[in-house]
Amino acid sequence: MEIQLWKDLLEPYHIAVEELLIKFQYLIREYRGKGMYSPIEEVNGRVKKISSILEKMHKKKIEFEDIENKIDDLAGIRIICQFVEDIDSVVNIIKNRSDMEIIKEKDYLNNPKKSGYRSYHLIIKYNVITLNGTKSINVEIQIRTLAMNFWATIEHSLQYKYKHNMPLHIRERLNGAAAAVIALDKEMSSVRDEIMDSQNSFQIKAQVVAEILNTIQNLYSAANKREIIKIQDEFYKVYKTGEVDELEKFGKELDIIAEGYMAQGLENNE
Ligand code: 0O2
Repeated sequence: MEIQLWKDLLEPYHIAVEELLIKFQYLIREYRGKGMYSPIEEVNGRVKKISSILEKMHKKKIEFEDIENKIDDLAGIRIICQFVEDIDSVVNIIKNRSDMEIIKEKDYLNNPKKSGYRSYHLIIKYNVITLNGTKSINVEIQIRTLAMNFWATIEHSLQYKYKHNMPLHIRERLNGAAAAVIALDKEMSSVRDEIMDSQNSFQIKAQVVAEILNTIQNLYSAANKREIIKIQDEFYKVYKTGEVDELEKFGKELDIIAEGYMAQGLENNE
């Protein structure tokens, strides 16, 4: 196939990956912005390389005209979670969206692959709008924990290095590592509540501090410099206590001061 045709074929998949990354990143921001725990820790994506497509076509005896129907992961999104429990939450989030339709689910969590690979895969239909109109394409979403991702990344590189002839002793060590991943995920799940609590209070504190700094910044154009320096000093003092309650109290008082200045500003404009 001509290179230009590959480019045309893959263009909608590039658009889909870019759009989906923005959508999932926005979800993370929304959770964290509200001081909530995000079941998605990070997200990345890629369009399959032409060399990998050719390899898969060869392996599965797929003709050029069948690429889009028979290769589900031309566009791939990978969602990484902290805990195994988050994987279900992410699947439910996707199930409830109107812009993604799940057409296939592969549960390699409860049914790991022979290699030891664990992950939850969804194949979704996603609409991409181009100059030629709307095109519905398949996208593979892999959802796994940080630990599972660590294992899969290493194993993938070794598969690449050894092609399909991985030495037995390495395969055995990978099997051992896969068992260690299961144990690690279990252990982390058992302290999940505590970890989430501490992460939540960190998020809330970061949010309160960001709001205070934003208000102080706004005051720069309204209040006099001496007063702002006084407010800043007060903020640093409260910040040093490390108490979120104190920071919240300070933020509320600051809001009242800022409101006063807004009102003054309005009066001046009249
Ligand atoms: P790459 O380089 O990641 O793009 P099937 O539908 O079962 O006939 P298919 O289409 O290969 O076969 O689907 P499957 O098995 O769900 O695998 C899709 C992707 O999951 C793979 O893409 C890998 O990314 C990942 N994966 C599956 N099995 C393994 C494994 O044993 N180890 C690792 N590390 N990853 C795995 P590709 O096309 O293999 O490659």
